[in-house]
Order: sequence, then C-alpha cells, then structure tokens
Amino acid sequence: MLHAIEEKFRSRPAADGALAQEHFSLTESSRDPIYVTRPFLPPLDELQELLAEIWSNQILTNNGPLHTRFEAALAEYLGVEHVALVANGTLALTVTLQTLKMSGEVITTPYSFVATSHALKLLGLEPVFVDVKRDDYSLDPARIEAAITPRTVAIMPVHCYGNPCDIAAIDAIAKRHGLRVIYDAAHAFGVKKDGATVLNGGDFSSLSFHATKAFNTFEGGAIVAPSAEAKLAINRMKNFGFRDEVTVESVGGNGKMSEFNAALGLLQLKYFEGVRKARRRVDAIYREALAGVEGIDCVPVPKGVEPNYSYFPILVQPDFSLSRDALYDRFKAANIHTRRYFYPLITDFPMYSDLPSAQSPNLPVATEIAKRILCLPIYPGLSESDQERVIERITGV
Ligand code: T4K
Repeated sequence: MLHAIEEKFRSRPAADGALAQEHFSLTESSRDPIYVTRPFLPPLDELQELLAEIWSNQILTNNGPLHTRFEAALAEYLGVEHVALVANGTLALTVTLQTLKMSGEVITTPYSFVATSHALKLLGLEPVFVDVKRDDYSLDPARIEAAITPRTVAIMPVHCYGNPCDIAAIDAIAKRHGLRVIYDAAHAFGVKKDGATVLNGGDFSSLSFHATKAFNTFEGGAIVAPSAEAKLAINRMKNFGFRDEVTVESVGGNGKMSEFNAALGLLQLKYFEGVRKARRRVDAIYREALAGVEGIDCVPVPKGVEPNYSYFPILVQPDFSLSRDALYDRFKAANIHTRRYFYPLITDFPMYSDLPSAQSPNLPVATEIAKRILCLPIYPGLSESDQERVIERITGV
C-alpha cells in the first residue's frame, strides 16, 4: 500500500523536471503554481467499486450501509468508542453545541479559523477570548481561570495545527468549575500523545474532513462523544431532532454525511498512514533546510506527539531580512501560494472586535504570532523539486 502511494507521488517530480527544463527561460510567476495544500485522492477505480454499491442499493444518505461501515472503521482507527459522522467540521461544532443546550459565555481562542467562534455565535453563545501559549499557539490554561465568570458554561479550545492542547490542565479547570469542554480537533485527525489519541479529552471533540485537511472526504466531519447516550443525542440532533418516525424531540437541522462522502472516507482510511508518512518526509526536509536560517523559526513538534503533519507553520522573526508579508509577496510572485493561518485573528473580525476580551492587550501572544506566522506548502504529492523552489525563496533572500 505504502509503495503504491509513493509510486503515485514519484510520477510527479519527473513531469515537473521535464517542465522545468522546457520552461527554463520563463519568469518565475509563469511556472506551475504551488498551493499551500493539495488533497490526497484515493485510486478512482476503488471509489468506483463503492459507487457501484450505492448505485445498486440506491441508499444515498440517512445512515446508509457505507455510513455505518465508515463510522465503525473510523472509531477503530481513531481509538475512540463513540463517533458520529456529520457533513462538515462546522456542523460538528454546531450540532455538538445544540445538543448541549447551553446559554452564556464560552472561553475560546482567538487563534483559529473563524468557524470556531462562529459556531458559538450561531448558537447564541458569547465567546470570551483568552490568549494562547507561546510554544504551541493553543489556549493557555494559566489564563483561563481569570476569564471565568458566573456566566461561563464551557471552554472551546483548538488543537492548533494538530499540536495537542494541554488537555490535562484544561479538563482539570473545567472539572473544578463545572464547565463543559468541546475540543475543536479539526486539525488533529490521527494525532496521538504518548501513544494515545487526543480525541478523548473533554466532553466532545469535533473533526473536519474538508478537502484541505490531512484526512479528507471532500467535505465531512465527525463528533467524538463521551458515551452511547451522548452519541444518540447527537444523531437525533443532526437529523432534525427526530427521536423516531413520528416524534421530534428538539429543533435540529440536517447535519448528516452522505453515502458518497462515507465511501471516500472508507477508502481514505486505508491510505492515511501512507499519507502521514509522505507528509512526514516533506516536514523533515523543511526542518533540515531551514534549521540554520537566521530569523526563521519552525514550530517544534511537542515531546511524545505523533503529528499528522497537516501544516508547516514558520515564524518570520524581526531578524529575518524580509517582513512576513514581504516574504508572502515574494512567494506569490513565484506562483507559490503560502497562507497566513491565522491572520487576521478572529478577534479582528467586526462581529468580535468590540468585545472586551478581543482587545489586543488581552491577547499579546496571539497578536504577535498572527504578525509572524506563515504556513508553507505541505501535502503528500509535493515533489522534492517543488519543495526546493519553496525553500529557495527563503534561503536565497
Ligand atoms: N475549526 C478549525 C480549527 C478549522 O481550521 C476549520 C476549517 C473548521 C473548524 C471548519 O471545518 P469545515 O467546516 O471547513 O470542515 C480552509 C478550509 O476551507 C477550512 O476547512 C479550514 N479550516 C481552513 C483552515 O482552511 P481556505 O479559505 O484557506 O481554503 P482555500 O479554498 O483557500 O484552500 C486553500 C488551498 O488548498 C487552495 O489554495 C488550493 C488547495 N485546495 C483547496 C480546495 C478547497 C485544493 O487543492 N483543493 C480543494 O478542493 O480555508
């Protein structure tokens, strides 16, 4: 299996090599674009076999046979007991919050994709922003208690770039204050700490299987629940609140995953370890090439963590010869599309910026990281020659 994946990826550098020769005299911007990520796609003929099953049984959604198979295989692979599939990572958050039926304040991070706090807002909850840690950009447990008020009902941290939060510290704070914890684990598919999944922390964890994630089903997501009862409540909430054919117990929406996405998920699971290995290779090449570059810091992998290598963030420090945005522009001119995840901060967006907790003196670390961060291209099919093009834009300044 691994061999097949590596063969598939190897075919690209050859083609690129030919292209590089042929286009030798062209300007940089006319060379092939390199994106921050490209999705891994399983072999089409294997998907066709599963599609033939769908065509034959004509069950397209609503808990069909592929959904059931994928859900079971996913639980086993992730090392969790109760997992419910949903249509995307944002619904994983909103369906969980709906199920918990809370009102009040939720402590969360400004340093994430905007879906994290939008999910709170969509459910009428009030985000309260707390700063992140300097080493891994996840919610700083040392600052959480000062933000707790009588109206606080939950904490929603993010395993940023797949680096696990300090789950033990956060869960202990929540227990002391009677709060719920919902981990936004959109980046943390397959991540382990000390050999165990990070998805069993808190009350719930939500996953995203978006096209840009390490594990994708085109669109998709999942909720890791703490018990069979909690999973049942999620399943009802994602299906309009139906308890049985004639009973609707709550105001739910439609959060279900289709059979097509489940078919993809089943196949992607087969290939995920190969994908992780291919990403690890890209990660290792960057770390080696950038180790001695003054003013460029790679984000270290925390001790005991098995990452999924979803992102390759670097910090462009003041002693680098270009500012972060000048480096971003230099990449762009070379048709290399890096991303500034997560700039602007969520707290800079107008629907949050007036909140007292959103003010930058309250968030010094997140404010500084957002100015310096740049995510470099990383994906299984990134050829060594394309990665060299990326590295040269930094080392050749
Ligand atoms: N919580 C967190 C912490 C999250 O990061 C996210 C999503 C969520 C919750 C919500 O999960 P979902 O509801 O999305 O499942 C992307 C993604 O759209 C978003 O899923 C992700 N986080 C966020 C960090 O990044 P953009 O605006 O950067 O995506 P886009 O379309 O610019 O794609 C980036 C590059 O990827 C493109 O330049 C090319 C490549 N690409 C993209 C797509 C969609 C492909 O090669 N193929 C594709 O199909 O937001």
